[in-house]
Amino acid sequence: MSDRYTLYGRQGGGSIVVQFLLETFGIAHDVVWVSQEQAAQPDYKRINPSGKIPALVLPDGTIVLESAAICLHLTNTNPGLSPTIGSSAHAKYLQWMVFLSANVYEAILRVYYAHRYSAGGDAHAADVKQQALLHIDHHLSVMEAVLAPYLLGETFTAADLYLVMLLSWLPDGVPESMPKLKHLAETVGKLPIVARVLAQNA
Ligand SMILES: N[C@@H](CCC(=O)N[C@@H](CS)C(=O)NCC(=O)O)C(=O)O
Repeated sequence: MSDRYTLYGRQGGGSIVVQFLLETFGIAHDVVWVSQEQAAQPDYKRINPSGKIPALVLPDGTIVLESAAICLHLTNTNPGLSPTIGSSAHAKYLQWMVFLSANVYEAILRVYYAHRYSAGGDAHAADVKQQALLHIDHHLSVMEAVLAPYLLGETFTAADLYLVMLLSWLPDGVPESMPKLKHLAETVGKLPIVARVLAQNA
């Protein structure tokens, strides 16, 4: 059995946060870049039947899908980027990880894949995108209100790394009206591992 992990990802995609974590924890791994065309082929669909990235293969061969689940597994098994399991702080950590993947990531997908959410052609897709941008703005304002300076107050966690990935995808960048989010993106974006991974994904 290999002791290496394999990350299936795409440059600029949801594998970014998994790279942040694998690199931060110093976990031995290989990255396999999968284009959208390759992701639609049977070979990749054996890894993820939905044809999406990221997918993480654990050393024992287990395939883990869903970016939040991958991050939670990695932070449950490596110390440093999450509160003690079972603590109240960990409950808030779980809350933000799910908020980020279920609400914010999902709304960003509606911006970039608007046509998939509309049976009514381009005009309706433009409506879908417009509405998604409003939803993103609302989600960001919820987080702007709690950042101090991180989602869990003084404690920096993988949820902040996940958030920084999502902020890097905003079509018009972080709104000027959200200085705490801007500050988070700037300061966390300068951490050497984060800066290096973001540059690889630019
Ligand atoms: N809920 C999934 C979303 C994954 C996802 O949508 N990934 C995008 C890239 S960021 C993808 O593979 N899109 C290709 C497609 O949908 O065709 C997760 O959090 O991992």
